[in-house]
Amino acid sequence: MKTPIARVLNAGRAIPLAAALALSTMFIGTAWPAVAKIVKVTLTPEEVTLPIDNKGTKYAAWTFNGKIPGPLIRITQGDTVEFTLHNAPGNKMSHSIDIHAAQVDVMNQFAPIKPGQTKTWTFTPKYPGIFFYHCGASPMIQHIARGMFGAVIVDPKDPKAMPKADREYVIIQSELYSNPEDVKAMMQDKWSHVMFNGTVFKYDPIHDPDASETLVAKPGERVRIYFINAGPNDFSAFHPIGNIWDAVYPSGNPKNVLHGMQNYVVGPGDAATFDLISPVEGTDLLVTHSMRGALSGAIAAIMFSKDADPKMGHGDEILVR
Ligand SMILES: [Cu+2]
Repeated sequence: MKTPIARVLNAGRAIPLAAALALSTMFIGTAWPAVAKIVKVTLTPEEVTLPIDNKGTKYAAWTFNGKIPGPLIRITQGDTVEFTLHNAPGNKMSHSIDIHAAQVDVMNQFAPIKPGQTKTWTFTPKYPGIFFYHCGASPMIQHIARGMFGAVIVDPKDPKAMPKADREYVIIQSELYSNPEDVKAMMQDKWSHVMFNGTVFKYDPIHDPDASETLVAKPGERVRIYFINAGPNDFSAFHPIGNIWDAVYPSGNPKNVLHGMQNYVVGPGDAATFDLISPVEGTDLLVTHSMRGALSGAIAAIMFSKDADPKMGHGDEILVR
C-alpha cells in the first residue's frame, strides 16, 4: 500500500534566491524552473534495524534518514544545493557522503565525519540526469552494502529536453549480504539476494506472495524509470520482460539517447533513465537479466491497466516505499 512513509522521500527544499536565507525545511522542488534556486538538503546517517524482505526479516542496516534507499533528492540543473550531512549522535560509526552529481574536492566535501558532527557545503549541478549518492566511509563496500545510498534526479534546465513522462519511478538495485558484519564475504561477492529499493521481491507478488506492492501505469503512457545500480559489486542487465525500452538515457542525460533497447547494462555506481511504453494492458517484469540476481529478488512487476491509480508515479509516489 502507498503509505505516508513516502512523504519523507523528498529531502530538499527549493526556494527562490531572495528567500533563501529566510527559510529552511524539508522539501523538493521544481516549482520555478526558470529561476535558479538554492535548495537545502540534509541527510542524516542512521544505524537502524530494518525489514529487508516482505516477511519482515530484520537487518542491521546503515542508512541515510532511516530508510533504504535514502531520501530522493530532486533538483534542477543550475540550482545551487546547500548540502548538510549530520551524523546522528547515537551512531557508532563515522559516515560520509559521495554525491555523483557534484564536482568537488573528494578529500574535503566527501571526507567522513564522526557521530554528532555536522558538515555543510554547496555545489551547483552542471549535468542533468540520474545520479547515485552513497556513503564513502571506510570500508566503503560495507557502508554501501548495509544500505547507505540513494538517488539524485537533476532535471534538465530545458523542460523540453526530453519527451514528457506520464509517470516516473525510481528503482535502485543493490546486493544483500546476509551478515552485515562480514566484510570478507562482501569482498568475495558472496551475496544472498539482489534487491530493488532495499527489499527482496519488493514489487513482485508473482514470485513472492507476501509482496503487497507493484508499480502501475496505463497502456500508452510514457513511464520513466530512473534506475541506479548501487552494487556494491555486480553489474545489472536491466530488461523489461514483455516489452522493449522505448529510450535509454545513460546517466539520464538527454544528450545520451538510445532507442528500442531490449537491455542496457548499468555498472555498479552507475545509473540510467529508461522510458517504457506498453501498447497493451497486462504486466511487464523489470529485472536484471543476470538470472541469479533476478531470481533471488531483483524483479519488479509493472501492471498496465486503464484503471491505474493516478497518484502512483507522481509526487511522493515516485520512490514507492
Ligand atoms: Cu557510512
